Amino acid sequence: MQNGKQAVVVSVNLPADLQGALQERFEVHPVAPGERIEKALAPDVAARIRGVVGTVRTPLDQAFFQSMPAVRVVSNFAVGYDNIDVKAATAANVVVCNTPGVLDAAVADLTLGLILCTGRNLVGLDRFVRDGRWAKGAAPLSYDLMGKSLGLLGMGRIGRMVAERARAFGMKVFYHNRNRQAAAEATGIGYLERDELFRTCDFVSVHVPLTDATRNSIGAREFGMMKPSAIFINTSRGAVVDEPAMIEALKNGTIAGAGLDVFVKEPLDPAASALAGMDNVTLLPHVGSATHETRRAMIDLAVHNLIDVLEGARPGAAVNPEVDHYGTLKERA
Ligand code: 8YV
Repeated sequence: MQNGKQAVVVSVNLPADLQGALQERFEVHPVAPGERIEKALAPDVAARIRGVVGTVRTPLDQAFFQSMPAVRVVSNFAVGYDNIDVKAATAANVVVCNTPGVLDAAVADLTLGLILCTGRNLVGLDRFVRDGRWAKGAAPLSYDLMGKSLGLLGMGRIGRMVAERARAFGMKVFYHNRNRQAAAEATGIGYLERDELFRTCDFVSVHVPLTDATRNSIGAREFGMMKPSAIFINTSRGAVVDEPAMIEALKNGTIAGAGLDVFVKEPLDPAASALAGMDNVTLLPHVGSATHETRRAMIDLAVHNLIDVLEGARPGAAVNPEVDHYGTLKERA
């Protein structure tokens, strides 16, 4: 502690009021988003850091936790936390916080947007008008959503919100999830075994976190089971999918199209990815939660998670609540 203030790292762009709220309480050290914090700070400063606010691009792995012994909390400006080694954090008595709930509606909206956009070929038709092809003939037809089946891989908060929205479009909604969701099934959302979901649904949408179990879990086998008229949607994480296998399936007509907001390597380099040359694919720059209201709610939660833990309170959202930061903090404070 210097001048009685705990030292923290901010590795995300903050609105002025939240920057002020942190500077009032803490000695704030900025680090550029995505940079390795333990390398960016002078050793004497690194040794005093008690907390971090970062993004999905902030690498918080074993090396980080081993080289930053004073850290008590890392707070992600995201619901996903595949950038954090939670086991290593817990072993180091560090609370991991994220921003669940506040972005569910925005991500669900964008998912429906991708289903509509890809299903009704909106980007292609926009281009049809801009290219002046309308004067030369009728626009190509697309397909109804009404009556089509949507298969949700993962039925958490976001999956459930997508289901509601899709049903408003008259779609038949099915899901596959590790745990059965009686409440969802009671509303008429059908449960399918994983393979059956890929085999039978007109749209397959991914709503699982990126973990060791889900990494690369959708590949040639899954795409090969899908209908040639089916459309694949991903707003979760690119690395859940075997991207070369997906590109192959899109190229050779194994599936009809895809709507993608996430990629294995982000930002996607259009010069290096075959996806950029495909008309049957809608590409977005990881904007599931990218609305003014949602990002504000996310950063509020992320900053207050950090403040809460460092002031001995229970944070709004902890990934590893088993880390008893109350006891530890009091002992060490
Ligand atoms: C990002 C996300 O946080 O919340 C997540 O898991 O992937 C997004 O909301 C957002 O893109 C900011 O980096």
